[in-house]
This record gives sequence, C-alpha cells and structure tokens, in this order.
Amino acid sequence: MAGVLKRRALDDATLPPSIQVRVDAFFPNLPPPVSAQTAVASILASVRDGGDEAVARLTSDIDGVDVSAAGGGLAVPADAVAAALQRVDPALVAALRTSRDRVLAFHRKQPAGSWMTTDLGGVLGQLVRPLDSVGVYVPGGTAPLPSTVIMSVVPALAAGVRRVVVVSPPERATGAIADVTLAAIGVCMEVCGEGGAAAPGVAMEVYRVGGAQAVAALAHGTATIAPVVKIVGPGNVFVALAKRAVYGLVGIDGIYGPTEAVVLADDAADPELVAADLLAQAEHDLMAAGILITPSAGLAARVNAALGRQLPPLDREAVARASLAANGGLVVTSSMDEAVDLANSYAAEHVSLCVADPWALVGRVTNAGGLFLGEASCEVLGDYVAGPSHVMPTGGSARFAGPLSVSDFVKVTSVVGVGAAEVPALAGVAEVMARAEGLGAHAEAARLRRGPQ
Ligand code: HSO
Ligand code: ZN
Repeated sequence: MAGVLKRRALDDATLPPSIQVRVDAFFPNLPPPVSAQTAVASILASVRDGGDEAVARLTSDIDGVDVSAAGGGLAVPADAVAAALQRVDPALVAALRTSRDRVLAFHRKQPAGSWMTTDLGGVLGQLVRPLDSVGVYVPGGTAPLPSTVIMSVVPALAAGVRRVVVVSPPERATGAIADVTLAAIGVCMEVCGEGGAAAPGVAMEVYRVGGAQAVAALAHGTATIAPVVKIVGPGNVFVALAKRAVYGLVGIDGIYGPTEAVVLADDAADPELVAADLLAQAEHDLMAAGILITPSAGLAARVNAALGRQLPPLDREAVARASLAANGGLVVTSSMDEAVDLANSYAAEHVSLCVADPWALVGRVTNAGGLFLGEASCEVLGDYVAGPSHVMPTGGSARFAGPLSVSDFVKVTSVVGVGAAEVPALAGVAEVMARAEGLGAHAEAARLRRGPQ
C-alpha cells in the first residue's frame, strides 16, 4: 500500500512570510493579524460598493500604481497593445503566434457541439452555446507569463465567446502591464475582431488591474469594467480566494494553487532530463512542487547529483533551491505499482512518465491534469506550445477536474420537444410521481396533457 504525499491547504499557511507582512500593512483598519481571507473579503466588499474608485485606491496601495482617471484609467487601449507588440523581440512574436495557432487547432478538436435525438420519443437534446463574456486573469508579479494569455484566451475564442476581458496587474515601475504579456494579448487580438480568422466579431478588452480587486471588478462590474459571467485563469492566493468567494455570482474554472509536477521514472530514465524537468517546475515560485517518484534508488541518487550540477547556473537558483527544499522530493518506492498509486493519490497537475514504455502506464495513471509521455514530452512543451491549455487542476483537484478547455466556455441548455404521440405515457408517469411528492399543481399540469384514459 502506498503512503501519501501531503500538500498544504490554500490558506494563510501557504503564504510566504513576505506576503503576510504586506497583508497587514495594507489593511491598517483591520485588527492584526490580517488573514488573506479577511483581506480578500474586505477587497471584494470595497470594490462591490466603491467601483472604479475603490479599484484605483487598492491598486495604488497594493501595486503602487495610479489607475484613477487622472492616472490614465484602467483600460488599456488597443493601440497600446499594438505598440507593445512592436517593442518586443520579433522572435517572441513569432513564437507566440505558433503557440496561438497550435492551441487554437487543439481546442477546435474538442467536441462541444449541440445534439438532438428522436430515439427516445419526441425530440430531446442539448444546445451547447458559448458564454456571453469571460474574464481572464493573467498573473503579473516577478515573472510575467505571456503563455498564460494564450492558454486561457484561445480556448475561449475556440468556444466562440464574444467578449473576452483580460485583466493583469500593472508593473510598479512602469504602471503598465508587462510588454510581453501585452504582446501575447496582441497575437490573440490578431485573430479576433472584424474579419478575424479565428474569432470574427469577438471583442477583447484589457484592463490593468490584478489581485482580488480584479476578480471583484469582473464579478460585480464597475463603471469602466462591465461584469462578466465567468472568471478563469490562475493567480496568487488572493486571486484564488477571491474566485472562490464570487463563485455563484459568476462561474469560475477552478481554484488554482501552487503549480506541481510529478515525474514517474524508471531506472532507465535520463537523470539529467528528470532533474531539468524538476527544476523547470521548482523555479516557478517558492510554493511550486517538483517531485520524482521512482522505484529505483539508483536513479534517485543520480537525479540528486544532476540537481546539484544544474542548480547553480540558473537565474532563479534561489527560488528553485528553496522550493525544492520546501515542497520537492525524491521518493523511492518498492515498485512501479506503488509509485503509480502514490501519484494517483497525490493527483498532480502534471504527471510525466519518464519510463521505457510510457503507454503501458497511461491507463493506470488516473488522476492527473496533464500526462506527458516519454522523455521527449517534457512539461515545458505543454507549458508553451504543445496544444492543450497549461491551466490545469492543482491541489488534488485533478481527482475531479481537468485542464481549461472549450467545455469551460460553453453552457448547455437541455431541449425537450415531446410530441402528441409520446405525451400521454410520459404525463402518466409524471402525474404519479407528482402525487407522491404532494405537488397537486404538478399532477394537474401533467393530467391535462395525459388526456382521457
Ligand atoms: N507550468 C505552469 C505554466 C507555465 N510555465 C507558464 C511557464 N510559463 C503551470 O502549468
Ligand atoms: Zn511551467
């Protein structure tokens, strides 16, 4: 029987001490210590009641940027997006376009069509239609993630959503969303709008606002930002808690916590590649988890040595080292079966199969946001360009949820078209059940359809 790998819950315990200090500092009117939950509740109420002014005050306090009307406002105009696209490295623009096209092609294959049947009597079926509007949260902070724009916006475009609202925090130094993020928004805009190749007539809007205040603005609406019907995308703990709090008022895709990767490897795996994949995970942030699970103690030792060699030259060595120490692991099991059981119980966002015959394990790894088969299929390809969205379930939610997909951007309406031929029999059933529930009006509505017996 496999043991368990534990992860920390999405609460204050997951906040690095630096953020806990900031929470206290920004809410001088709340009795310390201010928890992330309390801070988020306060932000949501402020924006609900105070609209744009509250958003500007919070953005000034938290991000140090003036987004009031006097400071240029919240909206990022299309020409600012176009200008950023001109400023960034053309090689990046080309890469973003390739990524966009592959992600679009992948999501267009996801079946989400309406259907009708006459096999069950009358006409029964489902209408599957795009959501009217969605808000896409794109994290900013120390490492802007333009890939997250592609991975969240493009599935919405593939689903046919007509209004896509992107929010991302402005950088303290410039007051703007990072150029690389704007460039990714720009390549998505290229396929929208009048005559847009992928999404004709789709309007994209961009606002420079982040954190719980962005989620609040999207959910409640402000004078500048009209409310959306669903909010998607990853973010920090404040974003995650805010999404959880507004769920019901709007839809959400999921609650995303720290990113996590499990590498299942056998003795034949290349330790340099396994170490590289663990480090690619660990460099995300202090809370990211990169875990090797293997039945080979020899491989674990070789990966450990490779980690030691590969860490020092990394730009983000300190982050990677700290997250490996806090949340990483080299776990040696007694067998591959036990390794798979452990991975299934952990239900990681990403599971890489660095084994001789990855297809032999595909059917056995039942809880994973994304499965990466073989040493060539590293998670990093999935992060940027393979095709599926890299927005995937974390925190064990892969037990019940999957990656962001077209199904997140559509709603299903059932269609019941019972005809004269079918109604007597069905109404008879309904009438009996209604009487058992003591619902006389229901029974009568059915009886009138049943007609004389
Ligand atoms: N691995 C992250 C996504 C990402 N990686 C963005 C690099 N940029 C969570 O799936
Ligand atoms: Zn990544």
